[in-house]
Amino acid sequence: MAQIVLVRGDITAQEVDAIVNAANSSLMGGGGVDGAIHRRGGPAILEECKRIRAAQYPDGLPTGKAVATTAGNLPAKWVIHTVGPVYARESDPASLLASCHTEALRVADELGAKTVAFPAISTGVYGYPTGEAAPVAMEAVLTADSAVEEVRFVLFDADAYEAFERVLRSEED
Ligand code: AR6
Repeated sequence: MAQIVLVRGDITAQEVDAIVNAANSSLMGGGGVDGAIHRRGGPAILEECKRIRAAQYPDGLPTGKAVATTAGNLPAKWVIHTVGPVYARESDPASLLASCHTEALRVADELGAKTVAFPAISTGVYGYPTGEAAPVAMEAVLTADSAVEEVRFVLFDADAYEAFERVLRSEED
């Protein structure tokens, strides 16, 4: 089972093998954490996303799935792109959010990544309440069958950090 670490900060600065991107199905970039990753990582990430779209996902990456690209100029080696659920649009957003985490860890295993950083997927533009998303994300990671040694949740704001900390503390009790 991976060790869980919580960090408050910017995922693009993390020195880990892979960082996870809360992308959209187009894989063509966007705002939030996706925008930050493409901006700091540079154009090599988008070029690889375009190749993946053309070769594997002409209709876009489905919600809950994950694919890897280079991390370009970022300190990480790879970016694992996943598409979180739009909270208000899905009848079972929790299973899709859990799938984002298990699929990202499966891709990490394929790459040989041992340290992986996740943002709070879907809790921004996609409207998933952070207090609901945190236990789903944590549970998915804790129960995943993966060789990843460290999962680092990188939370951008105090509310998200506190929500994840509450869940981690309750797991430790
Ligand atoms: N590092 C870590 N976390 C961040 C960063 C950062 N640099 N920037 C934002 N966050 P969001 P979503 C947090 O909206 O809800 C994009 O346009 C943010 O505070 O980035 O999955 C995509 O292209 C929030 O807690 O992702 C999609 O269209 C969390 O990351 C759509 O948004 C997720 O917020 C995906 O929406």
